[in-house]
Amino acid sequence: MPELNIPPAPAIDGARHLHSGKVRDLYELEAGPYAGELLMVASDRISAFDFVLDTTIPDKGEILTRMSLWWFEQLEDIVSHHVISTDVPEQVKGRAVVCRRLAMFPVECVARGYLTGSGLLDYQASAPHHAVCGVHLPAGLVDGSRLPEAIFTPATKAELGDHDENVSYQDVAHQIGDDAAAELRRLTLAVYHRADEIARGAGLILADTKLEFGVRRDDLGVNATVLADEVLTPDSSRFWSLADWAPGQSQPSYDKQIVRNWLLSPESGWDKASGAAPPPLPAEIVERTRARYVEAYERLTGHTF
Ligand code: Q0Z
Repeated sequence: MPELNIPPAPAIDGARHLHSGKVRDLYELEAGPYAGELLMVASDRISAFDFVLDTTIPDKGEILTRMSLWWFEQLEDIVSHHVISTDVPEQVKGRAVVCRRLAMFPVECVARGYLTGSGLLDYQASAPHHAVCGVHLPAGLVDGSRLPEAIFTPATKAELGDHDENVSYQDVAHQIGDDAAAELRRLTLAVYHRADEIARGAGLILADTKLEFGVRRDDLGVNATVLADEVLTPDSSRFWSLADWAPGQSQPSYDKQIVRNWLLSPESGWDKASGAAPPPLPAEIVERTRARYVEAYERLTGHTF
């Protein structure tokens, strides 16, 4: 089992550290206009093969934060989002957002338009029925196949370092109720369809994406489902190059393939099977990986980073 070696979250004046993921840190604001709300900070950390690497990718946190903010805007007519402000402490400027504290649904909401990863594994393991999260699929699909239509494949959140467990729609409905489950499925698929259409226009395929939703009770006491976390970044989604897509093989990851290829190459001297932590990345690999994040941001948004 790979060890997660996450550095301690930096202290931020006026904020209390709550918890850290592989690449992000969550704080509660203690003072100012947004006291009691959350500060979500994207670091420059990168993970590969379930390890958080010792080497950081300069600007990754800012690129992904900007990308997520851009997507929230593209989705505003479908679902509201949790971001209240981008006016954040100097120390984390550009790579943090102030977000409304929501009651989060205990479900990772995944939409898949293509078959790969855990979806492919479940599909193969469930032969001859060929189902993923209880959704029946045609026989004969391979790694990278486009699905007849996008599917909702929820998962339950695992502890840090573990993998989420795929569950059926029925499981979700039992856990949070029929109406909430239906709402999450509807919103997840609507977000996927909008984002895939936009990505396709930029020469990218959105193979799958993982979303998190929460509930906000407004001033009138009305509940609304709100899109939270970070959305449609390479850390939460699989983007593939449309030009290079070919089913029947694993598709190169748009952002991390350079890192993975180097780690698996003899030059790295790393033996994945040994269980040892991966070595630091050479400057050239760092620079080429940073360029991929910049390229993804620029292709999707049409903005210069
Ligand atoms: C998001 C996470 C991170 C580690 C809690 N708006 C919200 N309201 C309540 N809770 C959350 C949010 Cl975004 C919430 N996470 C995921 C984020 C580091 C884990 F930055 N956990």
